[in-house]
Amino acid sequence: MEVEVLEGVFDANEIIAGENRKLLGEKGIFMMNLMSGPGAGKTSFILRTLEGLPENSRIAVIEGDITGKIDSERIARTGAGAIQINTGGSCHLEAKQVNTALQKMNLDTIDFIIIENVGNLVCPAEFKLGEDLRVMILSVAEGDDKPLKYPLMFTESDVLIVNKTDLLPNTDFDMAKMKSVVMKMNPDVEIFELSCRTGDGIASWISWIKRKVPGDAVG
Ligand SMILES: Nc1nc2c(ncn2[C@@H]2O[C@H](COP(=O)(O)OP(=O)(O)O)[C@@H](O)[C@H]2O)c(=O)[nH]1
Ligand SMILES: [Mg+2]
Repeated sequence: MEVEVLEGVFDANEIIAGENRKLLGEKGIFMMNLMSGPGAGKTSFILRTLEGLPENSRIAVIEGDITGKIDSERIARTGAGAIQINTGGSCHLEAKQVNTALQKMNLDTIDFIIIENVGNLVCPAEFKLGEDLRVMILSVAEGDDKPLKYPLMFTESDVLIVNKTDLLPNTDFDMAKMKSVVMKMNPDVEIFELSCRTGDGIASWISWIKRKVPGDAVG
């Protein structure tokens, strides 16, 4: 019985994710879902991405948090449009919440939507939002064993950002080992090593995402 109820939740989410995908397809909008554990650097990475893309890019950010609007305020200070979703305790965003946010946005003025999911290495991977691209961040401060402990997010993501490489000398993080584990789980994953603190490695991410977003939406 319990299993049926759970499947119902996932099925309902999939249906609304499909509606989101259709709506975004009609509007020609590319949507990226950014996931990680708390503090891995999602907001810092979004700020670096906004900074790296041409100024006239039509980008909006959806900020998912359990409570508060600290991150949407950080984004709004850059001049980019930011909309906050508070999940009120839930550890992930659901397609329905994103749908509500999309209804509030003027989609005719947007080409690229970045979603900052709630900081959690487990639940966000289970809920599709209607995104075109799933990006996860692992910071070297979290340890190189995370792919083995939290495999779903690593297998479900199209891109793995390894952040905080400036801290590598202070950690025992084994980059080669971590990457070989991830490549076995998800051979198609794109991996970028970078530091949102120093800006090291950001340029190759920027040129990759520019090629990925269709048309000339982000220069
Ligand atoms: N040393 C270092 N700190 C970073 C880096 N990126 C983010 N941080 C710091 O990590 C903390 C969490 O970053 P934040 O972007 O808020 O992470 P989020 O919770 O995933 O959105 C902040 O204090 C950031 O300044 C990095 O590349 N290197
Ligand atoms: Mg954040």
